[in-house]
Amino acid sequence: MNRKKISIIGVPSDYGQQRRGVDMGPSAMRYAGAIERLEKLGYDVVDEGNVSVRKLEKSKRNDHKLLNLEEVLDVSEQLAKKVDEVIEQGRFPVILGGDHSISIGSIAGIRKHYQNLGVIWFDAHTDINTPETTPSGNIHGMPLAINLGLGDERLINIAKGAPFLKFENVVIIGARSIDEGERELIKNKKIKIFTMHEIDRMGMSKVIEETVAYLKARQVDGVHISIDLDALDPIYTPGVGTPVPGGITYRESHLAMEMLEEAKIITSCEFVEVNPILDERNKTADTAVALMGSLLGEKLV
Ligand code: 6HN
Ligand code: MN
Ligand code: MN
Ligand code: MN
Repeated sequence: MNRKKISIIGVPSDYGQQRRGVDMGPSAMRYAGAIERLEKLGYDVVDEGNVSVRKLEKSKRNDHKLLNLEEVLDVSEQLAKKVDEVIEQGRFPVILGGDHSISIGSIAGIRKHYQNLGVIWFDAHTDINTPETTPSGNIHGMPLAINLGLGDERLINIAKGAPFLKFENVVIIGARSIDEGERELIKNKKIKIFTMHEIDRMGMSKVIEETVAYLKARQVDGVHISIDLDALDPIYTPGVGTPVPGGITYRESHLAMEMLEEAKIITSCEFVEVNPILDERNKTADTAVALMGSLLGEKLV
């Protein structure tokens, strides 16, 4: 794929959780200069606009187990189609959320193009709940499970025929809030995870070195990185719906992006959970765009 061509896809959806405002995330990141930042790096950037999201003023619990299931399904199908088209055209997708449920559609579209896709999940949470384990019914806590083939029948079948992610091709970085059922699944399936404990002990540099070596040893044919801004400490990214103290620092997050760029393994990326209503002067969107710059090749000298 020609890394020189980038397509930005906005997904203004807040259906995966219960706090309004995260649907404004794509606007906030565009306002923070996402397009200009990437153009400055020499990329041919096309802003594909936003996936159309039906507006519901009151979130109706159309399913008691899974909040807004019909709406999430609709957004996911549209997004999967859009991402598939963009990759088909040889363009590198940069997806702007939206809450983390958008990864159901983004990764579904990406999975169609890879036989052995790797995924880096940069998040305070592990988002690997199923309808059986979810404590909240919020679908933004489930996208990783769904792409692994676990969960609601309709949600897991969006990318009909495309292979599910393999448990051994996933690396989770930054976790510090893991539900009981998630912990069991991670242990049983031996999913690679660097929690804050490992980041503190090893340092981010070693964590990324090991992540890259691990995915290369798995012989992945592409790597998607899903960046939930709540992976960072809320000091740096206060504009998120589910903040958890004790997170990744600004510098550590940049180092991670820079090292992944140097490793030349990333084939698609997304930035999620930016909520301008909860933010302080667009700080979280600014941080997202700065990370985007580092991930896509910005250098100090
Ligand atoms: N996110 N584990 C919790 C749940 O409700 O399933 C929180 C999920 C947060 C999801 O931040 O993308
Ligand atoms: Mn295709
Ligand atoms: Mn998440
Ligand atoms: Mn999270």
